[in-house]
Amino acid sequence: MTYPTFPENCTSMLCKHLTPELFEQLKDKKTANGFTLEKAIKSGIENVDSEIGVYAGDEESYEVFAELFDKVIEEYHQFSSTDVHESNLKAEDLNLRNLDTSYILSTRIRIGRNIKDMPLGASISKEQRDEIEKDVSSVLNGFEGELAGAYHPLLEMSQEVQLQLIEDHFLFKDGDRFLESSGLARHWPHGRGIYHNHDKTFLVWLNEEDQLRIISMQQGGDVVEVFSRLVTAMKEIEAKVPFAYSERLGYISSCPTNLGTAMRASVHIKLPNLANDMEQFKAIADKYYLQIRGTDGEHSQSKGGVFDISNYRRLGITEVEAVQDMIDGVIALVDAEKSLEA
Ligand code: ADP
Ligand code: IOM
Repeated sequence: MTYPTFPENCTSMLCKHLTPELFEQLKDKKTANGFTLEKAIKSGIENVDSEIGVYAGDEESYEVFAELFDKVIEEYHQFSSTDVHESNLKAEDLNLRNLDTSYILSTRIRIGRNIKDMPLGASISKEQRDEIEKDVSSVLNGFEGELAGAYHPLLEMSQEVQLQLIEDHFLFKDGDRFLESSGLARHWPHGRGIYHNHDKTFLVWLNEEDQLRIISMQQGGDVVEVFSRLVTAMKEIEAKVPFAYSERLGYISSCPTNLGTAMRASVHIKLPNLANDMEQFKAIADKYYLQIRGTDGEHSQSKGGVFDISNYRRLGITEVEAVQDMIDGVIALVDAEKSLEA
Protein backbone atom coordinates (compact mmCIF):
# COMPACT_ATOMS: atom_id res chain seq x y z
CA MET A 1 0.00 0.00 0.00
CA THR A 2 1.22 3.50 -0.81
CA TYR A 3 0.49 6.76 1.03
CA PRO A 4 -3.08 7.81 0.17
CA THR A 5 -3.80 11.10 -1.54
CA PHE A 6 -6.55 13.12 0.09
CA PRO A 7 -8.35 16.00 -1.66
CA GLU A 8 -7.28 19.46 -0.56
CA ASN A 9 -10.63 20.22 1.09
CA CYS A 10 -10.54 17.03 3.22
CA THR A 11 -11.15 17.88 6.89
CA SER A 12 -11.21 14.41 8.48
CA MET A 13 -8.92 13.67 11.42
CA LEU A 14 -7.37 10.90 9.32
CA CYS A 15 -6.11 13.26 6.62
CA LYS A 16 -5.03 15.75 9.27
CA HIS A 17 -2.99 13.31 11.35
CA LEU A 18 -1.76 10.61 8.95
CA THR A 19 1.43 12.21 7.69
CA PRO A 20 3.64 10.35 5.14
CA GLU A 21 6.15 9.73 7.98
CA LEU A 22 3.53 8.21 10.30
CA PHE A 23 2.18 6.12 7.43
CA GLU A 24 5.69 4.66 6.80
CA GLN A 25 6.09 3.94 10.51
CA LEU A 26 2.76 2.05 10.80
CA LYS A 27 2.10 0.52 7.40
CA ASP A 28 3.62 -2.91 8.06
CA LYS A 29 2.30 -3.35 11.61
CA LYS A 30 -0.40 -5.88 12.46
CA THR A 31 -2.42 -6.94 15.52
CA ALA A 32 -2.67 -10.61 16.55
CA ASN A 33 -6.01 -10.75 14.65
CA GLY A 34 -4.26 -9.59 11.49
CA PHE A 35 -5.73 -6.06 11.60
CA THR A 36 -3.57 -3.65 9.58
CA LEU A 37 -3.29 0.11 9.04
CA GLU A 38 -4.73 -0.42 5.56
CA LYS A 39 -7.93 -1.86 7.09
CA ALA A 40 -8.08 0.82 9.81
CA ILE A 41 -8.01 3.72 7.33
CA LYS A 42 -9.95 2.22 4.40
CA SER A 43 -13.23 3.95 5.33
CA GLY A 44 -11.56 7.35 5.67
CA ILE A 45 -9.85 6.95 2.30
CA GLU A 46 -13.04 5.90 0.51
CA ASN A 47 -15.18 8.47 2.36
CA VAL A 48 -13.20 11.68 2.39
CA ASP A 49 -16.14 13.48 4.03
CA SER A 50 -15.66 11.35 7.20
CA GLU A 51 -15.39 13.25 10.44
CA ILE A 52 -12.72 10.88 11.73
CA GLY A 53 -12.07 8.19 9.08
CA VAL A 54 -10.32 5.54 11.19
CA TYR A 55 -11.65 2.43 12.96
CA ALA A 56 -10.09 -0.13 15.32
CA GLY A 57 -10.37 -3.85 14.52
CA ASP A 58 -9.66 -4.97 18.08
CA GLU A 59 -8.54 -3.58 21.42
CA GLU A 60 -4.91 -4.12 20.40
CA SER A 61 -5.34 -1.70 17.45
CA TYR A 62 -5.31 1.15 19.99
CA GLU A 63 -1.77 0.05 21.04
CA VAL A 64 -0.28 -1.12 17.74
CA PHE A 65 -1.44 2.02 15.90
CA ALA A 66 -1.28 4.26 18.99
CA GLU A 67 0.67 7.00 17.21
CA LEU A 68 -2.38 7.58 14.97
CA PHE A 69 -5.23 6.74 17.39
CA ASP A 70 -3.77 8.80 20.26
CA LYS A 71 -3.69 11.92 18.09
CA VAL A 72 -7.37 11.45 17.19
CA ILE A 73 -8.27 10.65 20.81
CA GLU A 74 -6.42 13.70 22.12
CA GLU A 75 -8.03 16.07 19.66
CA TYR A 76 -11.55 14.62 19.86
CA HIS A 77 -11.85 14.08 23.62
CA GLN A 78 -9.18 16.54 24.90
CA PHE A 79 -7.70 13.43 26.55
CA SER A 80 -3.92 13.06 26.77
CA SER A 81 -1.96 9.79 26.88
CA THR A 82 -1.39 10.18 30.67
CA ASP A 83 -5.06 10.83 31.56
CA VAL A 84 -7.23 8.07 33.06
CA HIS A 85 -10.91 7.46 32.60
CA GLU A 86 -13.47 7.59 35.45
CA SER A 87 -17.15 6.68 35.81
CA ASN A 88 -20.15 8.23 37.62
CA LEU A 89 -23.61 6.78 37.06
CA LYS A 90 -25.50 8.64 39.80
CA ALA A 91 -28.56 10.32 38.28
CA GLU A 92 -28.86 12.52 41.40
CA ASP A 93 -25.59 14.23 40.42
CA LEU A 94 -27.17 15.64 37.25
CA ASN A 95 -28.03 19.33 37.52
CA LEU A 96 -31.01 20.27 35.36
CA ARG A 97 -30.64 23.97 36.32
CA ASN A 98 -33.30 25.93 34.43
CA LEU A 99 -33.63 23.50 31.49
CA ASP A 100 -36.72 24.54 29.51
CA THR A 101 -37.96 21.22 28.13
CA SER A 102 -40.70 22.81 26.01
CA TYR A 103 -38.29 23.02 23.03
CA ILE A 104 -37.29 19.35 23.33
CA LEU A 105 -39.17 16.81 21.20
CA SER A 106 -37.43 13.67 22.49
CA THR A 107 -34.44 12.53 24.53
CA ARG A 108 -32.15 9.58 23.84
CA ILE A 109 -29.04 8.30 25.59
CA ARG A 110 -27.03 5.47 24.12
CA ILE A 111 -23.84 3.66 25.02
CA GLY A 112 -21.69 1.43 22.83
CA ARG A 113 -20.34 -1.87 24.13
CA ASN A 114 -18.21 -4.71 22.74
CA ILE A 115 -17.59 -8.19 24.06
CA LYS A 116 -14.46 -8.86 26.09
CA ASP A 117 -11.79 -10.89 24.26
CA MET A 118 -13.63 -10.76 20.91
CA PRO A 119 -12.34 -8.93 17.85
CA LEU A 120 -14.30 -5.74 17.09
CA GLY A 121 -16.79 -5.68 14.20
CA ALA A 122 -14.25 -4.79 11.49
CA SER A 123 -12.29 -8.02 12.03
CA ILE A 124 -14.75 -10.42 13.66
CA SER A 125 -15.64 -13.67 11.85
CA LYS A 126 -19.23 -14.49 10.86
CA GLU A 127 -19.28 -17.36 13.38
CA GLN A 128 -18.11 -15.11 16.23
CA ARG A 129 -20.68 -12.47 15.30
CA ASP A 130 -23.48 -15.05 15.14
CA GLU A 131 -22.39 -16.35 18.55
CA ILE A 132 -22.67 -12.84 20.04
CA GLU A 133 -26.14 -12.43 18.53
CA LYS A 134 -27.27 -15.77 19.99
CA ASP A 135 -25.82 -15.20 23.48
CA VAL A 136 -26.80 -11.56 23.94
CA SER A 137 -30.31 -11.91 22.48
CA SER A 138 -31.00 -14.81 24.83
CA VAL A 139 -29.94 -12.66 27.83
CA LEU A 140 -32.16 -9.79 26.61
CA ASN A 141 -35.14 -12.04 25.90
CA GLY A 142 -35.05 -13.03 29.59
CA PHE A 143 -35.59 -9.46 30.82
CA GLU A 144 -38.66 -8.67 32.91
CA GLY A 145 -40.63 -5.60 34.03
CA GLU A 146 -40.09 -2.34 32.14
CA LEU A 147 -37.21 -3.80 30.11
CA ALA A 148 -39.19 -6.87 28.92
CA GLY A 149 -39.54 -7.18 25.15
CA ALA A 150 -38.30 -9.25 22.23
CA TYR A 151 -35.31 -9.54 19.91
CA HIS A 152 -35.99 -9.03 16.19
CA PRO A 153 -33.24 -10.26 13.84
CA LEU A 154 -32.91 -8.24 10.62
CA LEU A 155 -32.97 -11.49 8.66
CA GLU A 156 -36.56 -12.17 9.76
CA MET A 157 -37.82 -8.60 9.49
CA SER A 158 -40.02 -7.43 6.59
CA GLN A 159 -38.72 -4.43 4.66
CA GLU A 160 -41.82 -2.50 5.69
CA VAL A 161 -41.17 -3.00 9.42
CA GLN A 162 -37.47 -2.24 9.00
CA LEU A 163 -38.14 1.05 7.17
CA GLN A 164 -40.73 2.09 9.74
CA LEU A 165 -38.32 1.42 12.63
CA ILE A 166 -35.64 3.49 10.87
CA GLU A 167 -38.04 6.34 10.14
CA ASP A 168 -39.21 6.37 13.76
CA HIS A 169 -35.54 6.69 14.89
CA PHE A 170 -35.44 3.30 16.63
CA LEU A 171 -33.23 1.32 14.23
CA PHE A 172 -29.84 1.89 12.56
CA LYS A 173 -29.91 2.64 8.85
CA ASP A 174 -29.16 0.15 6.10
CA GLY A 175 -26.34 0.48 3.57
CA ASP A 176 -24.17 2.96 5.51
CA ARG A 177 -21.17 3.60 3.22
CA PHE A 178 -18.85 4.38 6.17
CA LEU A 179 -19.58 1.00 7.76
CA GLU A 180 -19.37 -0.80 4.39
CA SER A 181 -15.89 0.56 3.63
CA SER A 182 -14.60 -0.20 7.13
CA GLY A 183 -15.54 -3.90 7.03
CA LEU A 184 -18.13 -3.37 9.77
CA ALA A 185 -20.99 -4.33 7.44
CA ARG A 186 -19.55 -7.69 6.30
CA HIS A 187 -22.19 -10.48 5.98
CA TRP A 188 -25.00 -7.93 6.46
CA PRO A 189 -27.82 -8.60 7.52
CA HIS A 190 -26.60 -11.78 9.25
CA GLY A 191 -26.08 -11.35 12.99
CA ARG A 192 -27.78 -7.93 13.06
CA GLY A 193 -30.98 -7.06 14.84
CA ILE A 194 -32.76 -5.01 17.45
CA TYR A 195 -34.21 -5.81 20.85
CA HIS A 196 -36.84 -3.47 22.22
CA ASN A 197 -39.25 -3.36 25.12
CA HIS A 198 -42.98 -2.99 24.53
CA ASP A 199 -42.93 0.84 24.72
CA LYS A 200 -39.72 1.16 22.64
CA THR A 201 -38.09 3.14 25.46
CA PHE A 202 -35.32 0.57 25.93
CA LEU A 203 -33.58 -0.78 22.83
CA VAL A 204 -30.42 -2.69 22.01
CA TRP A 205 -28.88 -2.80 18.53
CA LEU A 206 -26.77 -5.87 17.85
CA ASN A 207 -23.68 -5.94 15.65
CA GLU A 208 -23.88 -2.58 13.91
CA GLU A 209 -20.85 -0.27 14.45
CA ASP A 210 -20.43 -1.74 17.92
CA GLN A 211 -21.56 -5.18 19.04
CA LEU A 212 -24.10 -3.58 21.37
CA ARG A 213 -25.65 -0.14 21.33
CA ILE A 214 -27.76 0.09 24.49
CA ILE A 215 -30.38 2.82 24.16
CA SER A 216 -32.89 4.53 26.43
CA MET A 217 -35.24 7.03 24.78
CA GLN A 218 -38.65 8.65 25.06
CA GLN A 219 -40.70 11.61 23.93
CA GLY A 220 -40.13 14.94 25.74
CA GLY A 221 -37.24 16.19 27.84
CA ASP A 222 -37.11 14.09 31.00
CA VAL A 223 -33.34 13.53 30.90
CA VAL A 224 -33.19 12.05 34.41
CA GLU A 225 -35.75 9.35 33.61
CA VAL A 226 -33.95 8.43 30.37
CA PHE A 227 -30.56 8.32 32.14
CA SER A 228 -31.89 6.26 35.06
CA ARG A 229 -33.46 3.67 32.75
CA LEU A 230 -30.22 3.39 30.80
CA VAL A 231 -28.18 2.84 33.96
CA THR A 232 -30.58 0.12 35.19
CA ALA A 233 -30.46 -1.67 31.84
CA MET A 234 -26.69 -1.31 31.52
CA LYS A 235 -26.12 -2.84 34.96
CA GLU A 236 -28.48 -5.74 34.22
CA ILE A 237 -26.75 -6.52 30.93
CA GLU A 238 -23.26 -6.08 32.37
CA ALA A 239 -24.03 -8.58 35.15
CA LYS A 240 -24.40 -11.26 32.46
CA VAL A 241 -22.30 -10.12 29.50
CA PRO A 242 -18.56 -9.33 29.92
CA PHE A 243 -17.54 -6.15 28.08
CA ALA A 244 -14.18 -5.02 26.68
CA TYR A 245 -12.79 -2.38 29.06
CA SER A 246 -9.39 -0.79 29.50
CA GLU A 247 -8.17 1.15 32.56
CA ARG A 248 -6.92 3.97 30.36
CA LEU A 249 -9.50 4.10 27.57
CA GLY A 250 -12.65 2.94 29.38
CA TYR A 251 -15.08 0.92 27.23
CA ILE A 252 -13.47 -0.17 23.97
CA SER A 253 -15.28 0.76 20.76
CA SER A 254 -14.82 0.44 16.99
CA CYS A 255 -14.58 4.19 16.50
CA PRO A 256 -12.20 6.25 18.68
CA THR A 257 -14.98 8.81 19.22
CA ASN A 258 -16.89 6.24 21.28
CA LEU A 259 -14.23 5.21 23.80
CA GLY A 260 -14.59 5.85 27.54
CA THR A 261 -18.23 6.22 28.49
CA ALA A 262 -19.17 5.42 24.86
CA MET A 263 -22.14 7.60 25.74
CA ARG A 264 -24.03 9.96 23.46
CA ALA A 265 -26.83 11.83 25.22
CA SER A 266 -29.00 13.68 22.73
CA VAL A 267 -32.17 15.63 22.34
CA HIS A 268 -34.19 16.24 19.22
CA ILE A 269 -34.87 19.93 19.48
CA LYS A 270 -36.56 22.48 17.22
CA LEU A 271 -34.34 25.53 16.70
CA PRO A 272 -35.59 27.20 13.49
CA ASN A 273 -34.09 30.62 14.28
CA LEU A 274 -30.65 29.33 15.18
CA ALA A 275 -30.80 27.24 12.00
CA ASN A 276 -30.65 30.56 10.15
CA ASP A 277 -27.69 31.75 12.21
CA MET A 278 -25.27 28.86 11.92
CA GLU A 279 -22.32 30.98 13.04
CA GLN A 280 -23.88 31.60 16.46
CA PHE A 281 -25.21 28.00 16.58
CA LYS A 282 -21.72 26.55 16.00
CA ALA A 283 -20.07 28.97 18.44
CA ILE A 284 -22.40 27.80 21.24
CA ALA A 285 -21.85 24.17 20.25
CA ASP A 286 -18.06 24.61 20.46
CA LYS A 287 -18.22 26.43 23.80
CA TYR A 288 -20.33 23.69 25.42
CA TYR A 289 -18.67 20.65 23.74
CA LEU A 290 -21.78 19.81 21.72
CA GLN A 291 -22.20 17.86 18.54
CA ILE A 292 -24.82 19.01 16.03
CA ARG A 293 -26.35 16.21 13.95
CA GLY A 294 -29.26 16.22 11.51
CA THR A 295 -32.73 14.80 12.22
CA ASP A 296 -31.82 11.27 11.10
CA GLY A 297 -28.57 11.02 13.03
CA GLU A 298 -24.92 11.02 11.98
CA HIS A 299 -24.20 12.22 8.42
CA SER A 300 -27.78 13.49 7.95
CA GLN A 301 -29.32 16.93 7.42
CA SER A 302 -31.76 18.80 9.65
CA LYS A 303 -35.41 18.66 8.58
CA GLY A 304 -37.83 21.45 9.55
CA GLY A 305 -35.38 23.07 11.98
CA VAL A 306 -35.09 19.89 14.09
CA PHE A 307 -31.54 19.07 15.23
CA ASP A 308 -29.96 16.22 17.17
CA ILE A 309 -27.83 17.89 19.86
CA SER A 310 -25.52 15.74 21.97
CA ASN A 311 -22.35 15.73 24.04
CA TYR A 312 -19.22 15.64 21.86
CA ARG A 313 -16.63 14.24 24.30
CA ARG A 314 -17.08 10.70 25.65
CA LEU A 315 -13.71 9.80 27.16
CA GLY A 316 -11.99 11.41 30.15
CA ILE A 317 -15.34 12.60 31.51
CA THR A 318 -17.85 10.58 33.55
CA GLU A 319 -21.29 9.55 32.27
CA VAL A 320 -22.86 12.27 34.44
CA GLU A 321 -20.48 14.86 32.96
CA ALA A 322 -21.30 13.69 29.42
CA VAL A 323 -25.03 14.23 30.04
CA GLN A 324 -24.31 17.50 31.89
CA ASP A 325 -22.42 18.81 28.81
CA MET A 326 -25.58 18.17 26.80
CA ILE A 327 -27.87 19.81 29.41
CA ASP A 328 -25.70 22.93 29.81
CA GLY A 329 -25.36 23.29 26.05
CA VAL A 330 -29.08 22.87 25.41
CA ILE A 331 -29.86 25.56 28.00
CA ALA A 332 -27.53 27.95 26.15
CA LEU A 333 -29.06 27.05 22.77
CA VAL A 334 -32.62 27.57 24.01
CA ASP A 335 -31.61 30.96 25.49
CA ALA A 336 -30.16 31.99 22.12
CA GLU A 337 -33.24 30.70 20.25
CA LYS A 338 -35.48 32.74 22.57
CA SER A 339 -33.42 35.90 21.96
CA LEU A 340 -33.69 35.41 18.20
CA GLU A 341 -37.46 34.86 18.51
CA ALA A 342 -37.76 38.16 20.39
P1 ADP B 1 -25.78 6.85 17.32
O1 ADP B 1 -26.63 7.71 18.17
O2 ADP B 1 -25.85 5.43 17.73
O3 ADP B 1 -24.38 7.37 17.22
P2 ADP B 1 -27.09 7.94 14.91
O4 ADP B 1 -26.53 9.31 15.05
O5 ADP B 1 -27.11 7.36 13.54
O6 ADP B 1 -26.34 6.85 15.81
O7 ADP B 1 -28.57 7.96 15.49
C1 ADP B 1 -29.34 6.79 15.48
C2 ADP B 1 -30.82 7.10 15.44
O8 ADP B 1 -31.21 7.69 16.65
C3 ADP B 1 -31.22 8.08 14.32
O9 ADP B 1 -32.44 7.69 13.74
C4 ADP B 1 -31.40 9.37 15.09
O10 ADP B 1 -32.29 10.26 14.46
C5 ADP B 1 -31.99 8.84 16.37
N1 ADP B 1 -31.88 9.78 17.49
C6 ADP B 1 -30.79 10.31 18.03
N2 ADP B 1 -31.08 11.13 19.05
C7 ADP B 1 -32.44 11.13 19.15
C8 ADP B 1 -33.37 11.76 20.02
N3 ADP B 1 -32.97 12.57 20.99
N4 ADP B 1 -34.68 11.51 19.83
C9 ADP B 1 -35.09 10.67 18.85
N5 ADP B 1 -34.27 10.04 18.02
C10 ADP B 1 -32.96 10.26 18.16
N1 IOM C 1 -18.53 6.90 14.60
C1 IOM C 1 -18.41 6.98 13.19
N2 IOM C 1 -19.62 6.49 12.58
N3 IOM C 1 -18.01 8.29 12.64
C2 IOM C 1 -17.30 9.16 13.51
C3 IOM C 1 -17.62 8.11 11.28
C4 IOM C 1 -16.84 9.29 10.67
O1 IOM C 1 -17.47 10.23 10.17
O2 IOM C 1 -15.60 9.19 10.70
